[in-house]
Formats: sequence, C-alpha cells, structure tokens
Amino acid sequence: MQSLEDLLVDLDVDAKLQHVIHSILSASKEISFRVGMGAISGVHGAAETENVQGETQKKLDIISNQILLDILAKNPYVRSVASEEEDLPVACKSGAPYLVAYDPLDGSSNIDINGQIGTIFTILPAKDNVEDGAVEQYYQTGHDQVCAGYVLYGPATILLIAVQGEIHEFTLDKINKEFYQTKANVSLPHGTREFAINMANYHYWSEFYQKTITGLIKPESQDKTYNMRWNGAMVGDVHRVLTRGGVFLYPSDTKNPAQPAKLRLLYEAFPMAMLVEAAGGKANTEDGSIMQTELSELHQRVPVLIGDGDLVSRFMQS
Ligand code: AHM
Ligand code: MG
Repeated sequence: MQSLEDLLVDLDVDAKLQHVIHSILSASKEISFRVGMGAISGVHGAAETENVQGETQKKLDIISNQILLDILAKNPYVRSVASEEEDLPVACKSGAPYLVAYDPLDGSSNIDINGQIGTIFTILPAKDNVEDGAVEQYYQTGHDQVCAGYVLYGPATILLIAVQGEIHEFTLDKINKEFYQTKANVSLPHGTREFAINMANYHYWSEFYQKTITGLIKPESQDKTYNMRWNGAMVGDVHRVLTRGGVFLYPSDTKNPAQPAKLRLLYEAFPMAMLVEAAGGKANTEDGSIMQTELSELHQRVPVLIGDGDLVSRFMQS
C-alpha cells in the first residue's frame, strides 16, 4: 500500500509544502489517539470558555487546537496559523512560505455521543507584502489554496486530501501510525438520491429552499425516492457525499438575524469545496462558486451547497 509520503513525492509536491502537510497530519494522529481513548483520556465535556464566535468550547476543541498550534509553530515553513478557536491569526515563522487555517475539531456536538468528528484544514501561500500575522494574509480565494483536506475520526481515521488537482483517500494504520492510501483519485458518484440538511431550520429558510426540499420528499412528487441523512458534523456529511454521492446543504436562514449563514468560509467551505471539485462535484454559496469567493473577514460565514453538480444546481435560485 502506498503511504502518503510516497504519494506526495510521486506528485512532485514542493518539499516545503510536504513538510507542512506532515506537521498537520502528525497533529491529527495525536488527536485521533485522544479521540479514540474517549472519556478515559479526559477529553469529553465542555470547557468553561467560549470562542470568538460566542460558541461554547468543548475540552476536545481546545486540546485539538493546541496540538495543531504546538506542532505548526515549530514548522519552519509556516508563516501563520488561523483557527476557528483563535480570534486572530497566530504568527509563526517570519517570511515562511505558507499559511495554515483549520477547524481543529469539526462537529463538536458529536464528541460526547461518540459520533463522527474531524479536523478540516487548508494551506494557502503567504503574501510577502503583508505583515506576517495580519488577517489580510488570508484574504484570498478558494482557488489560491495549494492543499486542503480533512481527517475524519470515525470507526476508522480517514484522511481525504486534495493537492496538485487530485484527491486521494488514506486510512490511518493505528499500529504503525502511518496513513496508507485506500482510494486513488476519488470520484463523487452521480445520481444518488440523498440530501443532508438540518430540517429543524425549515421554517427559517427562504420560500425557495422550503419548496425545493419539499419537492424532494412529497409523496406525489416524482422525486419521492430521496432519502435524508444528517450527521450534525460537516466533515461526516461531506465524507458521505464524497463516498456515496448526494448533496450537503447549509443554506442561509433567519433563525439568528445577526448570523444568516452558519459555516465558515476559510476553514470549512474553502477546503471542502477544493476536495469536492477535485472529485468532480460542485461547491457553491447561494450566489455562485465557493472557490471564486474572496475572504474579507477571518471568520466569515457563507451558505454552503456541496456535492453532485445536478443537485447543487437545483438549489441555486438563478
Ligand atoms: P463546529 O465547527 O463548531 O463544530 O460547527 C460546525 C457544524 C458543522 O459541522 C455542522 O454541519 C453544523 O455545524 C451543524 O450545526 P447545527 O446543529 O446548528 O445545524
Ligand atoms: Mg466546524
């Protein structure tokens, strides 16, 4: 079986970028170990803190963030790091070529129920005309990403990585502590009649969303064979879409007028869009391509429609 190291060499990935990817994945192995030990490792439960976005942090959110920060801060090729759990970017090595942004533990509400959770990451080029730790370093589009991926801590720990226009799947061998390739050139299956959305937000969606979703499940509709799946963790839902097809949706809603969209552009939507598009799917906000959107605030939130292109198009109003 091919190891990740071998693949990165075969794909002729820049050696400095390989080094950054290795740092992220060493951190993810440590997080996977802690997650796997469950309550024994003392990672369950809430910490008595909130992140910059006003969300209660779980202990594992904080621990995972710290594991990633500690490892990346030592990497000579990382200029700065941005995290869902940090208000501002953390400056690392001055003049280094890469920026790393991540959601250290996506799907925090699944931690205590032993459900699917994961780390989502993206790597961007650092800008030489901007201060090392400035937020403006990250004001880039999805197309600027040089690598993106997620590590899903499920029954198996699985890495999906997009680099050099390709997407590959690896599974962690927990004995040898190595990621081995389990799927090459992942391709999103088309025609699967499955959607993922938080139905509890139904009454807060636009009429267009209410109608389009209802159209998939009404007994008299031609589309009645659609099934719904919802993990409550984007990383698990997008993994299912990449494996089995269908669509993952988190449209805007009016539940909290101060926050019309839920998911973050930089470390949730951008990396998932890069992965899904490399697998032949589509990734949009309600206005157009996620990849073409330019970040203008570090923790910016956007509506997310990701998966089978035909299904994504059905959810675009114009
Ligand atoms: P998190 O990064 O704090 O875990 O929040 C993101 C998660 C996504 O993984 C998931 O799709 C969504 O939030 C679920 O939120 P909700 O239960 O509010 O619909
Ligand atoms: Mg998240």
